[in-house]
Amino acid sequence: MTAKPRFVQPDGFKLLPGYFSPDQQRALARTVLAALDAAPLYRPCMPRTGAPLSVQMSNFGPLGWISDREGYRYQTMHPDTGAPWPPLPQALRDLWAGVGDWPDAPEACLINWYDAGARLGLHVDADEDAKFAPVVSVSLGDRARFRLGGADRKAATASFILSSGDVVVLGGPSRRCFHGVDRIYPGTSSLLPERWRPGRINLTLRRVHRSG
Ligand code: MD6
Ligand code: FE
Repeated sequence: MTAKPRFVQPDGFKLLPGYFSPDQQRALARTVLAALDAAPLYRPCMPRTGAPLSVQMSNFGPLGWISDREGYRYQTMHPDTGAPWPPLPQALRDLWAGVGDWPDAPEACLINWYDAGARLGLHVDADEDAKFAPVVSVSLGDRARFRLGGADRKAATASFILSSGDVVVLGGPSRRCFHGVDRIYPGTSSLLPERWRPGRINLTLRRVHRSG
């Protein structure tokens, strides 16, 4: 018999519950949903297989993260409209300044949209040249079960509930740890307007270039 491996919380991982007040969440949600008129959600697919992801995406900022048959990358324009991404909202710049502990400004914010059945498999955010910069996220809308593991895909994992307004920081060694979203809990938030329920938005802020 070998003992079941125990989850050890990686250094640099922070969960900041209720970082955004309900009023701040509403204001941020309004900004995000307005930006989606200009940069509509699209359904990305997996490299090679072309299998669609259940999460729909868009981006804010000079760069946006894309997944398609060609692979994963950052690009300056929306894959469907060809337009530049909407600018990073000030509230997200402030969030980065407040918790990012990084000298350079964020360049990309991935907008993840989860409908009732969406999930996100275990992954490492690894497409940034600034591979030591933290990734900072904020969640809006329905709760989700977030899973965090180690740098090895097979390492033990633990799950955390993320509620609307919660902030997650993957900095330091935790930056290279596998994580994903097992499921959302439909109907657990009334933050978003009716037509966006049930559902959850997660915004991940990243620094892409090393400096300058
Ligand atoms: C999500 N979050 O919460 C997915 N990545 O929907 C992420 O994949 C994530 O929350 C890096 C840092 C923070 C995150
Ligand atoms: Fe991630």
